Amino acid sequence: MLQKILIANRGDIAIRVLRACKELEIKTVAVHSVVDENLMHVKLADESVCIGDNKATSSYLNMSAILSAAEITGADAIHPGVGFLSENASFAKIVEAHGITFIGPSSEHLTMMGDKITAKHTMESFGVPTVNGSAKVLESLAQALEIAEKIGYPVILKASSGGGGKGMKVAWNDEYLKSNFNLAKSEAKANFGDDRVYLEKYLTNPRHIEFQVIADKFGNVVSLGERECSIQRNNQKLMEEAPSTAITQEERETMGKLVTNALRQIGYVGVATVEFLYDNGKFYFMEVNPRLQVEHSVTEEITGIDIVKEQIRIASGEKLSFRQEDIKITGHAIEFRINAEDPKTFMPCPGTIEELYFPGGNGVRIDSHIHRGYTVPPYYDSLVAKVIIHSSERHLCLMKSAQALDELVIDGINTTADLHKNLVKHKDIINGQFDIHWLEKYIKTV
Ligand code: MV4
Repeated sequence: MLQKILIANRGDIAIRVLRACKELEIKTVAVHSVVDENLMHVKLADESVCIGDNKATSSYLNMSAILSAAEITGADAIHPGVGFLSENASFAKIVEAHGITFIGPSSEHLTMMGDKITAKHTMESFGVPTVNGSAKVLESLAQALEIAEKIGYPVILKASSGGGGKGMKVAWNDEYLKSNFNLAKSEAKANFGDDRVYLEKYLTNPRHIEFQVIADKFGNVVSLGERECSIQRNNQKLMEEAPSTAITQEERETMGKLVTNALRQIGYVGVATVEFLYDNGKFYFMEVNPRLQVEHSVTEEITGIDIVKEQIRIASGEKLSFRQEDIKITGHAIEFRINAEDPKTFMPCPGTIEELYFPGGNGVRIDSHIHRGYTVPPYYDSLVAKVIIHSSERHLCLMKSAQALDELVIDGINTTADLHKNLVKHKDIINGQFDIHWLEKYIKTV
């Protein structure tokens, strides 16, 4: 088993990783920026190192500072958490070159999944359903127009090095495609240092459904079922639930088999989320997120599996402690992301928390680093707490959620909590009738 893990992250996820380490009796090293020196996980860790100034590029994205901290403290592994360096193949490679375990997939798999065209081809070759499209990099506008004509408008232009919704352009007809083609390429170049773009049929009103997969070094690959993540705005998920009301047990099993088979074939090791759009009863592969995700907690609630602990055990070279047939989904879970943002404009809203009360009771889980007197800094993402509710079935879960959100008090800053209070009482949410555009439309009506 690993002896000492450096946690290269901050906020709620740093605490989440720290808790898993403590349970596994692994020593912890916290690294932090100047402003973060009093974060809860820094105080709870066995050791801590200040790695740089407040800007993320100086600290949580500062590879050499993080590596130095690992060397100085004698950490034998680095857990990148979510975001920051968690999908960075170069970082994973450098960490491994220093004889330190990167808690994530190999740098080769990070590279493969980071290239969206390669990822799509790979999944397709193992029978995972994909969206009709250009199948390769577009060489010219003329070629793009020809392919769009063949598959039919609307189409979407995507950056091969993009992902997470960044740098995508929808073209409703050839005029849009003509005016967006070069723009898409130059934006891809500016954002990802790679101007390769490809094209797909645009699905107008899909749901976002993703599968949580976990794989050990012995070829054991298990699906932990899906998460429904359609309630989002600007590619930022706001509320996630599991299971999805949109799919059947048969679809869950079929898709679980397809994604685990594909990841087994490529020798993937670690946790992964395989993201799909679901439209008219069909799944279309979008991307593989080769890391832990913020919303992993809803899957933990309905499966009873500690995904972070398993992730660390796998990185230590241990076998998965369960098989596919051991996975049983119990009840329903919903996660509410409490962001320090204006609930109407969604502008970040840093500031000091003057009063804080967290809800409790059976099935109420709070993953958060905040406390009374804590000042939300303006430098990082605005997530301040995740409220995760678990109950025996979806309706009870929504009722419990309403009560938990009513009990929640965060004074001094604006948060998304009020929006959530309205969402859990909305008939479309209650009926499970929504797609990826629902929230943006709803916000315009309030
Ligand atoms: C799409 C799409 C429609 N058609 N691809 C954005 C996130 C990235 N993982 C995939 N994305 C999309 N790809 C085709 N062919 C619509 C989106 C999309 C989206 C997907 C999931 C959740 C929110 C979204 C918001 C805007 C666009």
